[in-house]
Amino acid sequence: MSNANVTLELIGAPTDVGASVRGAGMGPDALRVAGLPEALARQGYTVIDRGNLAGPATPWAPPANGLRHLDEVIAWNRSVYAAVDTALGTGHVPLMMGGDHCLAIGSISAVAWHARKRGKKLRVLWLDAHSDVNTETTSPSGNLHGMPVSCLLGHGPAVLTGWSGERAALQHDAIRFIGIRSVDGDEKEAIRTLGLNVFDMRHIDEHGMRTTMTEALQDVDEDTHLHVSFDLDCLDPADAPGVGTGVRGGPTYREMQLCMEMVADTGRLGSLDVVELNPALDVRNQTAEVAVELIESLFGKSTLVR
Ligand code: EXY
Ligand code: MN
Ligand code: MN
Ligand code: MN
Repeated sequence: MSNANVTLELIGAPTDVGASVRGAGMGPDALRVAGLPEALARQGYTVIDRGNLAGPATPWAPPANGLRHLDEVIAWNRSVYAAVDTALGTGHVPLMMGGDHCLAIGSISAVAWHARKRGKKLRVLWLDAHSDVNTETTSPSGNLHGMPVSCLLGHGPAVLTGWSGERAALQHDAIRFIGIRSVDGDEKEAIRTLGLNVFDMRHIDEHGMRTTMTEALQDVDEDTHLHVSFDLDCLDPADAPGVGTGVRGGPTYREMQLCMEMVADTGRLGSLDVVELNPALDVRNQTAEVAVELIESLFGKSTLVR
């Protein structure tokens, strides 16, 4: 299928409701300023920018019962779910621009619903410095951007699970983590107990990004819906300083380019989250520009062709 027959639908979700560092709410506009819609249109895609969703302001209240801003997180995720559901229902490829990573609950729940309806296998690549598999009882912060994986696996707070129509939007073997290097003690336990597939930085150091991605993409076939949940703090902060929870020692720009190119080569990418971009901490919009370049590769731009 030529790119012109593929419609990419940009959905802005301007909120930092799941974080404790302010600024991720400016992410969607920073990506637009860095030229994301135009870049994808240059690759021949039909691009629709739906603008920004509306939602509640972030109250900056302390956690209650282990969860910060739960009502507001629910409201934002409902809007994201509806927008992603509409895009997929129209046959479009949703590109959710966060916002912080709690928004993956709504986004991936909608993706899981559609994948199941179409009889597709779902594979999620979670590109992140963090494993985001805390719950209200294990989280050191109460921040919901550290818990979306638990919610999607059916282990988070009840009001944030089951949105895909099944208790768990994702089975434990549907998700692959890439670039992980900051995992809380209880998260390590959860990773072991749940049997999650984690390609941490040590794995990438020892085996390289090429082998890592070959492993992570194993069994992706024509019946697979591939979703990428791209937390920009996955990148090394030297390349991507504009994030609220940066951790030294991440994949370099080149390593991440290879990661994206190998995803593109599968031809199975069906939906994307780009989250945790924090323009308040960025340097002349550099992180947004890096994100745009990586997203271009994810959608098939290569050095030699086009
Ligand atoms: N593990 C820490 C917590 O749960 O508070 C930090 C989480 C940061 C999450 C960022 C979005 O990936
Ligand atoms: Mn639907
Ligand atoms: Mn994350
Ligand atoms: Mn992260």
